Amino acid sequence: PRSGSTFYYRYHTLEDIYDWINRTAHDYPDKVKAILVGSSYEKRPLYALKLSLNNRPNKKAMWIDCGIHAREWISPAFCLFFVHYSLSFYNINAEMTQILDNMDFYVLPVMNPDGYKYTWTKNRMWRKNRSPQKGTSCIGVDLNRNFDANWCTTGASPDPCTEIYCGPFPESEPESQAVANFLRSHKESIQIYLSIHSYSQMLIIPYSCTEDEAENHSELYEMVKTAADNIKRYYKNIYTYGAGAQIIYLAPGGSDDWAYNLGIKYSFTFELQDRGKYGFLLPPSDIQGACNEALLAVKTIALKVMEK
Ligand code: ING
Ligand code: ZN
Repeated sequence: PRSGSTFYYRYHTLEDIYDWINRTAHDYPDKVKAILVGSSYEKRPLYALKLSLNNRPNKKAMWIDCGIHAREWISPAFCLFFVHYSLSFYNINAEMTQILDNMDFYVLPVMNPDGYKYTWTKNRMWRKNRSPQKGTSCIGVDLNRNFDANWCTTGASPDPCTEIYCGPFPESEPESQAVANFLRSHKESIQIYLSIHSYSQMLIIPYSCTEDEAENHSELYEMVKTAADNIKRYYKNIYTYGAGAQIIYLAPGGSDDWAYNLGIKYSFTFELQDRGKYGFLLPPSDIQGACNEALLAVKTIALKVMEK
């Protein structure tokens, strides 16, 4: 059970997260709806929570997915924290109120439930999903190489035994296909796409799949720069920002680039704490700080997009 807010400053098993999704939808029936967007390879449901805090019709929306990579535990922790914060601080925090008065949120807490479960039971450092592949005993596709954005070019691998395996074809995996289908069918309302990863403290904008600059690069760059400046000022932590191909490495097939090319022109990937001290094994005592920093970046970007 949720014992006050300390629930959000711990990591949770997949079963606990499913219970939390159910309870949250049940406890806020007029504000939260659980939407089944698909299921995983091992047939686990993929639920997104739709947050709609007032009855204004035709609102724009922001999509946030967490847990595309199994071992990045801070990512699902952020999605839970974000939903909790939104529900608790509406009409209390001025910025969050302004955002939620004008924007709905779709939050998918665990995009890769099979992998997440596996990190709790078998191998803490698992990254990919858990689908078996033809002609090999190697398991799993990198879901962030499986989208149709310069799919399987430099920066991804056709070898199923690598961590960056792109899969047999774009959207071959039920998890990536579910998210892509949902975004395709909601692209008129979804204005902002955000995918949460760890680690390295980066605010990434398209493109990662090519060295080319995105058409609205300067606008996106200003947004992540402002977000990083805000984080530095409030929390004294450094976040690197810029186009993926420039600040990390070429990485084709990512969800943010795909969503961008679909027409969601405000598309981002955040890499949360830390910068490498604990890496994927970020201690629970750091969850609160990591989530508050990412929240500040979400607020900065949402408020900026609302001005447009
Ligand atoms: N980093 C991301 C990865 O999938 C990334 C970086 C961002 C790639 C955006 C593609 C698009 O490699 C982690 N830590 O997973
Ligand atoms: Zn990742």
